Amino acid sequence: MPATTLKKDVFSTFSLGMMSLAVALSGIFFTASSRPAKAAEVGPTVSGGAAGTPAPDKDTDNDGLTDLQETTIYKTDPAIADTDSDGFPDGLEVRNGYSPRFGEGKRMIDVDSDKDYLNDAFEVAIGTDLLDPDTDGDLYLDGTEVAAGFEPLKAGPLKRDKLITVSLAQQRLTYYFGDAQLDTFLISSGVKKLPTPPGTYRVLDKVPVKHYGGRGFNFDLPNTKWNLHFTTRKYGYYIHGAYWHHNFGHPMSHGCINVAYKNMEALYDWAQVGTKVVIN
Ligand SMILES: [Ca+2]
Ligand SMILES: [Ca+2]
Ligand SMILES: [Ca+2]
Ligand SMILES: [Ca+2]
Repeated sequence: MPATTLKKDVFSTFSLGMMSLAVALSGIFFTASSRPAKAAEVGPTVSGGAAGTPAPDKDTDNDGLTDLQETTIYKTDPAIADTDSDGFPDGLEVRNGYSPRFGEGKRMIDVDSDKDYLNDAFEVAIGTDLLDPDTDGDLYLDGTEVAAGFEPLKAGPLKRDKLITVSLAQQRLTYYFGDAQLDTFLISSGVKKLPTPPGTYRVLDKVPVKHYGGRGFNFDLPNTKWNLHFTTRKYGYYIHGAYWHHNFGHPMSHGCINVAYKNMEALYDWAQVGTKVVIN
């Protein structure tokens, strides 16, 4: 990770970040189209330690998560294999990105157990507490600190870098908060005739809704959500949600980075003006 520090725009983007977080929390939850396979996939669990010795990998309910993981990380019941009673064991849900605490197919990235404006997936990735809204006890909520680019694990005004990387060869976007990888997924970059320009950029602007194409263009994509502007070329390039195709993993766009809506909302909320974007 580069050691540069984001100094600009922290405070000016803070309120925007809060606004978009509020929008995100206002009830837009995506239900994933594919559910994890049923419990049959859960293999035998390794248990260790001599009799009477608590083993660090002990999995009392045989759900694929150790007791320690359940009590300290995922905040699930170590004695109940299916904490949210949705038919899927805790470990299987976690491995597939679903919340073991909320049923109805909710993903960890779409739920916020302690209502601190930081979703459960990001809390696990960063190491903050799922059930403590202020992990470091400095009176700033975990989500408030992450939105503004501050360290939520230690009190004091420590910064953490934000980085978005895009591999054109792999058609994949990955983003990091410090050394924590928050998410990675397939995207669609520009087609051969309209390629996405490789380079190092910064997020210049966050645009909640945008109309691409229209009059004078051979495409028309109104009401496109969650747009991160990252270049100053004639028409500008964006990382943005795409609702008109599901062919992620293959170049499809006029140069922008297309992201599935289910992946774009959390990325958009987290990104700040000034966040580094590296495309190669
Ligand atoms: Ca368990
Ligand atoms: Ca479950
Ligand atoms: Ca928290
Ligand atoms: Ca805090």
